Amino acid sequence: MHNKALLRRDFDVIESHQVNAGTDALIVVDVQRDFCPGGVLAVPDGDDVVPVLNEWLRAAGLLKLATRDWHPPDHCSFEPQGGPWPPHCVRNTPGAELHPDLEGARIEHLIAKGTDATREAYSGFDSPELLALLKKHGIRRLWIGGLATDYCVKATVLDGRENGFEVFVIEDGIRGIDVTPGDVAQASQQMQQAGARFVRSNQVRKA
Ligand code: VGL
Ligand code: ZN
Repeated sequence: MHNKALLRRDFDVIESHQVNAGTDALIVVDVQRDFCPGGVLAVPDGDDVVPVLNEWLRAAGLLKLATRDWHPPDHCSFEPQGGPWPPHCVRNTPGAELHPDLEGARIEHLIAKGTDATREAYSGFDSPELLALLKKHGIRRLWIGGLATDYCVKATVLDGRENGFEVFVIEDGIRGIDVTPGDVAQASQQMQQAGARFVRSNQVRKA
């Protein structure tokens, strides 16, 4: 009668998680000016992730990594080159900077991606440096947040699973573009089908 499933359905019992010091890494994906309101490729409410991810950046016991989209001025994903996006996150320009309110000083390694003009790179794992760092530090579990849910977050989460990591998606720390309505919902489904678990920050005990 009072089994777990029944309790969960009736009273919405919240599953809680805990950060494991030493084996867990935080990956903040592309929280850059151009992806936030006022930027050239603004994700709706993209800056809402900043206070959420700052809290994660202040937690102890996590390896803290971030990726940034870091394109050459003639990147193949840009409209003038026949790509789908307006020019954005051009390396060494203000639009490519991390959001000014993100506590970037707490980030231990900042990984550039999309640096090759001829290749799109949505996933942080497109930069071999990411996997190398995770291996070097003995990381087994990833906590991932940032922008955008339906592009770089999704790609990084799926690659994390492919590379054998346990992956938690910080649900309140992501926002999506939804070019076609439903893209974000579909991305969330894909990530979960790949075995990623969606958690809200307040369900996670951090050190
Ligand atoms: C991204 C579109 C183009 C992302 C990067 O960070 O999600 N989206 N480049
Ligand atoms: Zn890009």
